[in-house]
Amino acid sequence: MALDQEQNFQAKIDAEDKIEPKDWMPEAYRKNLIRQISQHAHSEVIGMQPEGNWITRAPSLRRKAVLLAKVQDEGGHGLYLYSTAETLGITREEMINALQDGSAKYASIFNYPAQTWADVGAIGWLVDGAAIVNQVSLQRTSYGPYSRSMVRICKEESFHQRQGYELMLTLCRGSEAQKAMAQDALNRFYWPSLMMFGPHDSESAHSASSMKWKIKRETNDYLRQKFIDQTAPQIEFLGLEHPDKNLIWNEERGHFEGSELDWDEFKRVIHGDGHCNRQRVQHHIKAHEEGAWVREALVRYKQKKKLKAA
Ligand code: BYC
Repeated sequence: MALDQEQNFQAKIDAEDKIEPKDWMPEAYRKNLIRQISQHAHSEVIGMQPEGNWITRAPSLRRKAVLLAKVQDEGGHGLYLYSTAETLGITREEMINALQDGSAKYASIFNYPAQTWADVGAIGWLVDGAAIVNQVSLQRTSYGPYSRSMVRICKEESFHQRQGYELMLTLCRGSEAQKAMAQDALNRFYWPSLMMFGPHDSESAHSASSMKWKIKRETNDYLRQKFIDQTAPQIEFLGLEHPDKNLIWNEERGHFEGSELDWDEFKRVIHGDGHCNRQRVQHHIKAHEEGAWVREALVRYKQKKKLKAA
């Protein structure tokens, strides 16, 4: 019976049908999805912190309104994704606990500080840019609710990426000091953006099962290469120097090739030892505790409504 169920499940996936919450699924598929979707949700929410830090210091009303909208969008993405993960039988509370006790990860990039206003541009352009490359492929993921949430998220991420690039372009067409600030932001954010795609395929623990089940539609290295290829001409258009001095165009492969990433740094950051890991989680705990009264009020409101209806 179980074998039949697994075969039917795989046949459904192979036929590009979506798996829906009430459908039978192998336990390992459910667990892997919860892991990836909840980490994705945590990334969106923790990702509000580096840019949120600049809302009060945005240089104009227009920039402030754009940044506010962007940061709010990230919070919204977190909410869709937590709801998506809840359809797999985990509670919001369990996911938040896992984030706060360090057993769940979030994207390594958010453990780097946003030090200057140009970092806001670099995050929009490179971090949201890398996220879109990944998330466009996730629109075709096999789990229906995840796939549908990705469609909406990608539309919003596209605006985020454009506002970041436009901010960088403005700085690059400004004074020498502004252009230098843009170059510095690019130099610091380029490498961690490439790490967003995860370890090399040969080192990726989850890729084989995730590809078989079409949770992931492309591998980490394939998506990273796509991002490297799309970013090089964008850097040139800005008139900035490429941070990778070894970057060359390989005519035969039709791709750019560059330096190896610092995988020791990647491992340190994903295991809690980056510049801002402790600060990010502590800030989340503080905000969560300060919001406890809202959650309590909602529970009481729901209880009161139930009593009235009875
Ligand atoms: N950072 O077997 P692998 C945004 C972990 S935010 C941290 O290749 P997988 C935005 C990985 O979890 C959008 N950890 O894993 C928001 C695993 O550890 P566990 C962020 C990483 O899942 C605000 C281990 O390393 N996007 O757009 O097959 C402002 C082995 O890796 C990372 C998503 O979250 C990393 N970079 O592939 C601006 C996309 N890489 O779980 C923008 C959804 C790897 O065994 N996620 N690890 O403890 C994915 O697509 C996949 O999970 C990954 C990794 C490609 C990230």
